[in-house]
Amino acid sequence: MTRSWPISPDDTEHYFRTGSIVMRQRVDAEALALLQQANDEDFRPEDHSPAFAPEFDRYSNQFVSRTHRLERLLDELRAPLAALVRRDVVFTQGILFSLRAGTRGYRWHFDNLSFCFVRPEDLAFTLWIPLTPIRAREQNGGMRLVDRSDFCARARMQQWAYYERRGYAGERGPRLAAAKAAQYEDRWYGAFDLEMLEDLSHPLDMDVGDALVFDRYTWHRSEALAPGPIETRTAVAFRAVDADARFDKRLFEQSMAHRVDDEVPPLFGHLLCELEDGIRMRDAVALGVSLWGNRAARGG
Ligand SMILES: O=C(O)CCC(=O)C(=O)O
Ligand SMILES: [Fe+2]
Repeated sequence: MTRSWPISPDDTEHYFRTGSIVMRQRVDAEALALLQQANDEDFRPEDHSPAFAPEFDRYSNQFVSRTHRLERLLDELRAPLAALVRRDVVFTQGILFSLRAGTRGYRWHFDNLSFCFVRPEDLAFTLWIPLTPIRAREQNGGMRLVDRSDFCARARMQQWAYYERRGYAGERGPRLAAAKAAQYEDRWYGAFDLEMLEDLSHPLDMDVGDALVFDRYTWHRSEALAPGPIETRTAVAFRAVDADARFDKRLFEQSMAHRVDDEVPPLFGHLLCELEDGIRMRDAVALGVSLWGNRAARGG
């Protein structure tokens, strides 16, 4: 079966103006069953290093690499997503995010690390598919997003890329690190940013079958799951980038360099480490659906 999600010019206009769009009832029952199966069968406890994702009850960026289960589905989703963003795209990573009641999820951020292997200006986005309904006024467990027409993370991402490339390496490193910490207190935003983000953001209601697409410059945060009948909110997120974007080895290596020992699970970025600088992402992903996975772990 081929997935043909209808995409109108208004959808594309909305996506580029606000940085996100909820595609209502595009994920069919077969696709949902596959995602549920991937969640149930392809997760391994060792995927979740609490040092890396303590904000979640369950986290995996490895599950896609374990089987070929989702390959056809992801292949079929490329065409409608390409129609939405008007570029040919490839998937680079799949992530499971599970929240139980009381777990907070991520604070305000944009997806910097997830796309740190292409240049800050390349098109990149996430397809986020919840496997349970999300009702902001009931149990919530969804996300809050800010329209990029109101407050866009692009400049902040450029600052972060600058820091990764120049910051801690070299003479000015300590001074830059101190200045960054003074301004952001080890977060991705300052006090005034936080006021704006909370005020400008909107919660989302989603049904099972809906899919959220948001771009790399969209500020977002998780909403905790309140106690109630839904025990666990799981969402499957797929990262995608412009198929013609080129691998930026220096930015990737610098972004990883100071993380490896503390918070990054050993397999994170495994396949990316093997890539040559400048390779087009369409050629890179031919090496494996999830660039972040461990190719050796994949069966068959
Ligand atoms: O599922 C969540 O709560 C967070 C997801 C997220 O931040 C992302 O997919 O980029
Ligand atoms: Fe995110």
